Amino acid sequence: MSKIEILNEVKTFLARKHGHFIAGKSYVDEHEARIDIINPATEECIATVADGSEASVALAAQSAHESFKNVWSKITPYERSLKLNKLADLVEANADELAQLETLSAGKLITIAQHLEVAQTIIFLRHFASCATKIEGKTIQPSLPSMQGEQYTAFTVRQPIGVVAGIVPWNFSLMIGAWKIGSALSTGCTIVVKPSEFTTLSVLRLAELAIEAGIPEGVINVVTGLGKTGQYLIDSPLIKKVSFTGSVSTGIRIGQQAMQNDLKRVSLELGGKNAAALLSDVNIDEILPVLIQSTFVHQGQVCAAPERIFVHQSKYDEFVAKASAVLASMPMGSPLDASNVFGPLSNKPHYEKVKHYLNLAREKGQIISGGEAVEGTGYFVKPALIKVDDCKDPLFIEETFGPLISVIPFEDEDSLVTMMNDSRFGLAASVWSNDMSKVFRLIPQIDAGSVWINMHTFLDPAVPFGGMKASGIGREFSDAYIDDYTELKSVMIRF
Ligand code: TXE
Repeated sequence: MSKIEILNEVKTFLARKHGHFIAGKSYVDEHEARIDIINPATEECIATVADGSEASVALAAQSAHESFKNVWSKITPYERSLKLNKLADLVEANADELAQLETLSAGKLITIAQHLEVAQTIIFLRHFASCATKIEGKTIQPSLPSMQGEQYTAFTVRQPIGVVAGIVPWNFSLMIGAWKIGSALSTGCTIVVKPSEFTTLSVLRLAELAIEAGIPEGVINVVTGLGKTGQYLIDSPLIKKVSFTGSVSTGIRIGQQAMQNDLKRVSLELGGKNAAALLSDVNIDEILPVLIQSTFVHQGQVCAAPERIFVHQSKYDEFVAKASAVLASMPMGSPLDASNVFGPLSNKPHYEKVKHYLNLAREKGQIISGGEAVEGTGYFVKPALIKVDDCKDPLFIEETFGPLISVIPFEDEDSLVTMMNDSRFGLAASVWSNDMSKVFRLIPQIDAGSVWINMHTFLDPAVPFGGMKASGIGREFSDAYIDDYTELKSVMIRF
């Protein structure tokens, strides 16, 4: 056991009475109900946050609207870039504090919080900072006939859409919060972020750091609360776009609500039931460490992680035996202990949901290994390998978002593609093989926004990310996000 010490600044932060973050400071409304933030490893309440009312949401939207009109849309792209880079510097300077807040409220292993979540937050913020100065339109030569020698020209400009609502889930609150903040601020928009009710704290701290970074008050606001608070936000006439990451069911509701609000712009990054296909030439010993790590990072609570594993029939028995052995040997325990590689699930409702799927599998005798809930305190379940006989099995259809993978053999590439695409989701997929001619023939046939080869679950700011089918609308990162946060204006000139 080598549990890390909780920093004094983290203890002080947790002990505060947290409000929303509006116009550059904490705003507490004494009449609002409070939500307990529960440490999923200990089930202790570590802090409380406010359940935001319509009135608080209105204040936050007003603050973001005024900052958009009077400040943020008026400064140069270069200044926006500098300030986002300064925020990245401050995330770096406060990395341990932010990582501990994530670990305490999301149950994320401290190593993952430090080396993945906080480290990636910095990298993504710097990417968005670099995009601020690269937002472009184009010039166009119209074909209008000239009657009296007049000429025409045209150009397009991209203008910030206005105030964005960023609705964030609980699995990577800081990083996904930073994606939304970076996308909005780099394009000249301001934002109201609504973090998950389970993992609210790191985003509140990020908003404070933004003020220290010189980002003007009101540019980043945070309202805390349940789903209802998010609904108030979508209904606010001052919000011009909603950027949501979360479950498909909530995403569809948000999309409908946004459409009913005069076609408010919306981008949705939703769930997946991602496939990993292991072709016949695969070397199981070589790929297993990478595949297992990509699958079980943050206990499998990653939208892009694989849940359906297709193994060529010649390698199926070997895969099952070796994967079971690896799962059984994963040290599980406190996420504050850097020697553990497996921690708790992030919250009680999700723990109950995962146990429900494991019980379904257990009743039908499908569990090959793992899957037991651990007795005692905390939301711990052992990672599970589950066999399925056909693609109509609920465990092969529904996103569990947990540490369980279902495995099925396949005979040839045609049946593989049919099975991989037999899903309402289309977020991500991977193919594991060194037979590149097979791989290149498969890539265009796979219904997924991202296809990885000999890797899975890796996101990079330079590479667009988003889903096909019910996995979402729109793309994040690269320069692909810019269209979603800006309006395209056409200008035609006669001279
Ligand atoms: O997600 P929701 P929940 C999956 C995972 C999990 C399930 C439910 O399977 O078990 O979703 O988790 C806010 N209007 N994913 O309930 O509902 C909510 O407060 C506006 C996959 O946490 O999607 C939170 O801030 N906002 C996912 C955010 O939406 C609403 C990551 C996400 O909540 C709202 C997390 C409403 N009507 C869970 N209802 C992924 N794809 O990455 C809720 N919210």
